[in-house]
Amino acid sequence: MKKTATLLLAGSLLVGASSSVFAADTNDLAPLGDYTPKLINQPTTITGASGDEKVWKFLDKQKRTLVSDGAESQDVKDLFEITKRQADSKTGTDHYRLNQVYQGIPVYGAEQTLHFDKSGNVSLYMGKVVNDLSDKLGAPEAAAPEQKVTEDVYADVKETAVSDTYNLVTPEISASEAISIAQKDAASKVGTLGEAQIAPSAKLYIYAPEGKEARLAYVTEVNVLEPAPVRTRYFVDAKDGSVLFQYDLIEHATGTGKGVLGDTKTFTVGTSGSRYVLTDTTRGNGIQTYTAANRTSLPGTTVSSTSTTFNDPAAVDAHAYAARVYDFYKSNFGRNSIDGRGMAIRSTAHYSTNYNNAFWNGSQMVYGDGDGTTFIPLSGDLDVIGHELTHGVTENTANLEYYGQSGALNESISDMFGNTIEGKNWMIGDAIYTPRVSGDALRYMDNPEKGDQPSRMDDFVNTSADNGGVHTNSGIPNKSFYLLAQGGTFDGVSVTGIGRSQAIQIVYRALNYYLTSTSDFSDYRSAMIQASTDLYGANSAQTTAVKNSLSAVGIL
Ligand SMILES: [Ca+2]
Ligand SMILES: [Ca+2]
Ligand SMILES: [Zn+2]
Repeated sequence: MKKTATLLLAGSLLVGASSSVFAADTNDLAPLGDYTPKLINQPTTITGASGDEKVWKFLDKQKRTLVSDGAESQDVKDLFEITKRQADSKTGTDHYRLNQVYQGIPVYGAEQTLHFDKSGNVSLYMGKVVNDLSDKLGAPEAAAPEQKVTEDVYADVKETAVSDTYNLVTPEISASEAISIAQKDAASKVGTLGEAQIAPSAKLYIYAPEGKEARLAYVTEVNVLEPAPVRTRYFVDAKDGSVLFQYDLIEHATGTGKGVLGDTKTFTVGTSGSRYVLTDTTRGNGIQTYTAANRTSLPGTTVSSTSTTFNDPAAVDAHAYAARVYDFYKSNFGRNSIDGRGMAIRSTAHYSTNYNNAFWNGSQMVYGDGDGTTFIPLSGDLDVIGHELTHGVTENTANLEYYGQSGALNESISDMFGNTIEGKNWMIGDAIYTPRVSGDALRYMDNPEKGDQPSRMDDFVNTSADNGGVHTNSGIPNKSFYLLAQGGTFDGVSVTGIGRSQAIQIVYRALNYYLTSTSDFSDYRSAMIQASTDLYGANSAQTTAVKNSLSAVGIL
């Protein structure tokens, strides 16, 4: 709705340029209220009154244009309340804060300030009101006194009207019920809530968003640090308990810090009280990073800092790289987080002591610090974060069983994504593995044998160890992905590479639509060919490359 400021003229017909104000074309506060701006900056003389009476006298003079066409018949004391009085002895001026009310209930955000100069005249009146509240609340039409009805019928009508109006402002749930509703909603997103940082309270308002019916609502705030920093304002319908609107009050800032490899990076952080926290609420339902402080309870405590500089490299990388992975899935596949529905991404750094691993436990990421010889903190390599979070994506799509060939496929797909997200070389975990040995890695997609993995079906390892060799036989589809993206001739089969970005599009489609929990390598071939056919056509260079890359490693 287009809004133009209502300019009230008092004592002057001359409208100077400085007295015209224009609101923006759209009401950017529309979800909070259907506000009409008010501004009177023409000096207005008020005589024969002092104290609050000056306020009422001024408003009474203006009320025809204040809140609605029907305001004229109402007492201004029923339309506004004075919420604050400040006398500035230094300048001899008086300052009032007012809130529009309806049947004694304040209208959310409909506040004004009114100012008197040292002579007691109005120097400025400014703020917002909501017009035509009765209509917006669906209040019954007041019975018109001139109505031609018998006295008895008229009395009936009037009584009904009065009790309906009364009902409009009578809550049917309590403040504590409203608080519970808000807390339950927040808990459904972040998990069981920890201690409230601000004792919860709920206040009744008339909530009148633009384009919607006005409602009697409790406004309350959920403010917790654990299991994740949350500061959300809720508008809960005081009649039926539904959540009418909510918005996040955590301020965002850009944090800075050094990662595990000593590289300085920036990332999105939040605020909690006077501290900055590794909480990014700009992505899905948030990215939260914790420290286990070398213990094993999860998720641990939220990493915080007194400034936007964070001096915890393992946590910095876990946080910054989780955002990189989120962005990769969002921009390439339109996927909103791990589950496609904004699932909060939680990571815990400093798990246990000298812990040489990183894992996805089904609900969050966990990173050890490494023992300093085999590994340095495992969050220091983007492909590791991409690998682990992709396990979460797989769980929410094909849900490949983590055993045997489906398990090896699960592992391989995590390597494919981790490697593509980083896009640097064909090694996995090179940045965090064996700090004293350069050029080595956990796995090599271009040359799996270098990491003790097979690269062709002829060398498939039958074992019951490692869930049936999930970290071993993943070398075979890994090699086929390398050939598909990079190209090359392997075991006499030539593949024309299509690049990582097209290759990963095909893999994502296979994972998301075609593969099932017990798919084996052969099913992977069928899924990849169909996915490539969908995207590029059955006779495309891409589909030919898919077939050749799989044939080369013996996946038929
Ligand atoms: Ca790497
Ligand atoms: Ca190394
Ligand atoms: Zn894995």
